[in-house]
Amino acid sequence: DAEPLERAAALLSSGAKVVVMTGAGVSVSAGIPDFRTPGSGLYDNLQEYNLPYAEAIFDLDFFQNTPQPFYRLCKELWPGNYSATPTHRFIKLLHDKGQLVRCFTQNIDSLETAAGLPKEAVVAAHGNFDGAHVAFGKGAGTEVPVDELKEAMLFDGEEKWRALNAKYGGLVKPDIVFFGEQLPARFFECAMADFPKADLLIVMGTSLVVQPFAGLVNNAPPAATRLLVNRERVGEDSFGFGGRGFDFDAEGSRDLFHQGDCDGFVADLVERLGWRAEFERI
Ligand code: CNA
Repeated sequence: DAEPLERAAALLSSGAKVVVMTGAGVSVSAGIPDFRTPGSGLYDNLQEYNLPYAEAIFDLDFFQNTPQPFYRLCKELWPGNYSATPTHRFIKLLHDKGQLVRCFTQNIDSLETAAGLPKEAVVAAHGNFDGAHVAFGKGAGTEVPVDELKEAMLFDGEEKWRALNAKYGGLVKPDIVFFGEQLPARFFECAMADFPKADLLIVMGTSLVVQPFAGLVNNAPPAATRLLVNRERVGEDSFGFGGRGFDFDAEGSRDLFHQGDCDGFVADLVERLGWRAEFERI
């Protein structure tokens, strides 16, 4: 179906302002597995991490008693190990064109900034590795220089994170949002300020099941076109912000779905827009 590509290209070439929402799917081609893709996703490979159930890796109670699996994920995902994908570079291009209002990401890999997006252009809804603090115990809440955590994480074995625990009076956790934790205030502030400015919402590489992020799709103003680029059709019951998600099938719907890989879609879009030379310089 060429329609999503054509309609997105028409909007972008006429200067549309864009809000982008992303999930783990946009980082899969960088080599970081997502959660829910059958076979390669983390949820199908729990044994490797020794997890009783998938969500345990982002569960505070589980982490308190068994920090090793999350620490192992930290070591794996620590910024610097992976490079930005064509999709991240496309978002940077939208920024360079002055058309990106904001990129809201669920990802904790910071590949948006690796692609050159300034931090202000990104809302890391579930946090990232830019900061760290003590999660429990007598030191709870104490900020910890992130380089100290990084050193402990990159070290094989438990010695260094245990030493950090002793030094700060509790387990140290990067500022990543676990299940049941509040999202950063900036998420809610930007959700209110940015979506009203959008002519086009592009949602890529997410199963749209984690709330409140999933509900954000409803925050696009009624006149905005909403485009989902994903391997599977999702978001038709993403309740929140006063709405109920996408409605791809309604007559004259403003919602578009392109089924497939986001890197392939953005490459076609860049080509269609005649933006290839600029894209390749990013
Ligand atoms: P998810 O639930 O694993 O969903 C990923 C979605 O992307 C699925 O619908 C896939 O079909 C789709 N998909 C996979 N590859 C592609 C591709 N190349 N092109 C287009 N679509 C693709 O992940 P969500 O992000 O929806 O779940 C939210 C969690 C996952 C967030 O809290 C993240 O922090 C967490 N997570 C983050 C990372 C990361 O930072 N890279 C990695 C794994 C999980």
